[in-house]
Order: sequence, then structure tokens, then C-alpha cells
Amino acid sequence: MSDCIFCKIVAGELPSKKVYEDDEVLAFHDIQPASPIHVLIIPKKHIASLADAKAEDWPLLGRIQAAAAQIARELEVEESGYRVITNVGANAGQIVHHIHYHLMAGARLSPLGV
Ligand code: D5M
Repeated sequence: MSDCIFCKIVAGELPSKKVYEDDEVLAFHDIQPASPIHVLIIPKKHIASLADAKAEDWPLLGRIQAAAAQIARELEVEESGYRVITNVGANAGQIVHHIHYHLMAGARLSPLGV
């Protein structure tokens, strides 16, 4: 997607502070952190949101969860705890329409809800 900022990060056309990369997955620090550690984990393939994922994408999205667990270990937040979430659509506040999982840690996180 030529107008997608996360596709541009994948292509190296926009900078990012990378924390993890493999052939299908990229993770980088969120530019507007909402917690002391706030990393975004994305597939290199453009998928707009979880609602747009096809059956063929489930293994890829599983790899993202595996990457999240590995990143949490490397950032040494496994023991203190962390959160992995993906926002889907307007009510959840999704602003970037390339699926991404927020890995948040480094402080006691507020409960989920409205
Ligand atoms: O979250 C989208 C997130 O993406 C939000 O926390 C800001 C972040 N963002 C936007 N642009 C960038 C760049 N260029 N680098 C790093 N992080 C970025 P959402 O779930 O869509 O609300």
C-alpha cells in the first residue's frame, strides 16, 4: 500500500527504532509512547486490521505473538508483566490501518475498558 506509513517503515522509506525483525515481522518503538515501554509489532505484509485477516494470515499473526513474547524477554519485562493488544476500527481508536500489536510494559497498566 503506497500511502501506508507502516508499509513505508517496512520498505525503509520512513525511519523507525527497530527492536526486532525477521522475514515476515517487524517491531519498532511507538513514536507516541503511552507507557515506558511501547513497541509496535507488525507483519511486513499489509493487512488493514484483524477484521481483514484471511485464513492464510493466521500463521503470520501467530508469529507476531511469538515475536511479542521474545521481545518481552529481551526487554526484560517478562517477569514484571506486559500487555499485547490490537485496536480494530473506530471505537477501539485504530488510527493506522496496517494491523499492529501494541506491546506495553514498564509500569502498572490501567485496566482495559471505556
Ligand atoms: O495506534 C497507532 C500507533 O502508531 C500510535 O500509538 C502512534 C503510532 N505511530 C504512528 N506513526 C508512527 C511512526 N512513524 N513510527 C512509530 N509509531 C508510529 P492505533 O492502534 O492505530 O491507535
